[in-house]
Amino acid sequence: DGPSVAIVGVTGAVGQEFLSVISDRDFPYRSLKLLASKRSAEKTVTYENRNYTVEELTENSFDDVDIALFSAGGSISKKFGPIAVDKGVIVVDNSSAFRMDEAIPLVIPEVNPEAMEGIKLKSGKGALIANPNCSTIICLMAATPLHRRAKVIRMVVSTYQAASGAGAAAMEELELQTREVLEGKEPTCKIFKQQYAFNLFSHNAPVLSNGYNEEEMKLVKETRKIWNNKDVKVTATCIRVPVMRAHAESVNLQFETPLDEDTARDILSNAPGVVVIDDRAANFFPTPLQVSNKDDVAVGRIRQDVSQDGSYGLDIFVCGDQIRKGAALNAVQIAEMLL
Ligand code: 11C
Repeated sequence: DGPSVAIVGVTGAVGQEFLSVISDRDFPYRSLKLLASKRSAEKTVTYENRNYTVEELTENSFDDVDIALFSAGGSISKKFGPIAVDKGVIVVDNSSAFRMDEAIPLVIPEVNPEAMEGIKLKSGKGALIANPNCSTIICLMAATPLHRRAKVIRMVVSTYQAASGAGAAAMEELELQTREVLEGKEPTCKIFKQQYAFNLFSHNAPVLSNGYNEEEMKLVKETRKIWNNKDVKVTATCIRVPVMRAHAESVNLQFETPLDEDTARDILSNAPGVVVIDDRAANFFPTPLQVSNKDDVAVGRIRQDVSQDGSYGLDIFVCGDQIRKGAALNAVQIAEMLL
């Protein structure tokens, strides 16, 4: 007898992906409640041969719910997350609202499952579990197996982030702009205030007083929390590129103990949720398209960093589906760990 599951923000890009992942993985739910804002309520959704009516999210939405998967933005999570927890629900939250709260675990199941120890389904005691930011998940899926072997002391990340990270409307705008530019028209710039098609720009997250944007600082802070290591040095530059739904990241690692590239390739080949695509002869390496709609994160360009002495540094290139492992899949995997 599986849990009763609620999806908050079911009409968004991640909300829709929750449904796909639950179905693909045969997640054993007893019942399903689809929740969204008033604007989307009353829509009918056919899912696994049943018709559901999308319900408006209210304070009473969580009666008889065991697990709630939230992806409706930080303010909805802040308001309704604690309400659900008070009703004994385990909330897996995809927003940034609770990630840095010390009392709330920030979990990638392949990386730090121990962080959610003690959280039990149907115990009568609700809990919040935060899903990390997509860039952090994709980066740490590849960096963690190497970190476990040789201990990362410094990590430099450069991202190439897809439209999906900014939601379904940004994906639509990329498609529309591409058509418009090809037709010689002025591109519609509603989501981003500049041309996105045939261009790239610094990530749209707000820029902070230290010159980093919020997306970059998420990589810094979330890595420290997930690795439970306040000393690891992380710096990042996050860029939005005109790709639909998978992020790419160049990651430079500096280790405490030597790690040669063949051993690293071996470790990554055996890491759960990771595939190695590293064919130098054919110049064939991971791309966002290869990983789109896939669960695994792809890693390639595995090479010794020539700027560091000995085998203390590696460069790798990682691609992962932002909506799937970067969001919905990771959250559903967390829910599976509760079963
Ligand atoms: C992006 N990662 O790709 C972002 C968006 O903290 O969940 C998601 C922001 C977050 O643009």
